[in-house]
Amino acid sequence: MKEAEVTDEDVYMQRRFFLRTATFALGTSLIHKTAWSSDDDCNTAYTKLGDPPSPYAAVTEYNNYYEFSTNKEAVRTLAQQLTIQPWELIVDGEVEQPLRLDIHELQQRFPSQQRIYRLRCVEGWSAVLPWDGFPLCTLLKAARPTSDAKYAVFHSLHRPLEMIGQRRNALNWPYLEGLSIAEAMHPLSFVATGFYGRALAKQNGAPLRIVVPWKYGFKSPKAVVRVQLTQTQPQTSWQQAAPSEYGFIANVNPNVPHPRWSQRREVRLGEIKKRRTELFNGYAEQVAGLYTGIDLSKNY
Ligand SMILES: Nc1nc2c(c(=O)[nH]1)N[C@H]1C(S)=C(S)[C@@H](COP(=O)(O)O)O[C@H]1N2
Ligand SMILES: [Mo]
Repeated sequence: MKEAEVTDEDVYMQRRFFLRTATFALGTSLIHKTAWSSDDDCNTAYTKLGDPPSPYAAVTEYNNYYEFSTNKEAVRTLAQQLTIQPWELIVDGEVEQPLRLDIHELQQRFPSQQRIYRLRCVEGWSAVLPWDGFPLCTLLKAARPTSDAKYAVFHSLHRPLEMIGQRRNALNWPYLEGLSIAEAMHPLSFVATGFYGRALAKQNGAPLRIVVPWKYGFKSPKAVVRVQLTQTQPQTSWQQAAPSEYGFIANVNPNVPHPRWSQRREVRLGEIKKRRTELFNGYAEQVAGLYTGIDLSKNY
């Protein structure tokens, strides 16, 4: 991408952002907060942290996506093999109204908004991405979770014919992730169907991905086909691969080192100088309340 295009896009995005915050401010003053009953409270927590989006080239040329390769530079090319049409998303399990929606129906039913979020990989690199999509909360509410819904489990696609990394057991397939229901209903948890004002790139999880900005990147699964609400906590792919290294909660936390490296600092894609990693990736104000009374040094 040319320098001029990047600048234009940044200005365009900032303008869109200001328009949107103006409507947020208007909207939130009228909201009555009721537990999971209306869609209004799915939008309340978002404020942009202020750092500019990473260059498009940086986030599309260096990816973690083990379904294709463990080589970050190879993912971009290999992921182009994936057929993303047709694509259906299922929401099932502990819900009163199971959903089976085609990606286009989904986009019509849940209007798109932009969220500029940080992404911090557990390996020590990070990025800032302008996602397009809708709060996960609005999708889950449409399926009407039962009182037994305690967890949201995300199933990524299993298609070894196209996902050549799945012909090896780098992880247990399909890639499985999960959140507590409170985390999944938190207004920051997001369903991304686009980024940078355009379609999501295949290497970044097209056509649909979950984004949870206060957790390590592996908690933001790509190519999701099923959201299953369950009573019990699932065993995620990364927990199964290395239980002593990757917990279920996996909040970004500079004070809890990975068993093999420190988590104090990170390097943004496209930058050289390291920066400090922030607790909850900078989203403490919005999400710390989810973890009151929980010892985050034990529950990592
Ligand atoms: N299905 C699936 N989702 C995944 C992964 C993966 O291997 N498979 N890798 C995770 C990891 S470790 C990170 S850091 C982010 C990277 O997202 P990005 O490549 O869009 O920057 O995707 C996450 N989502
Ligand atoms: Mo990661």
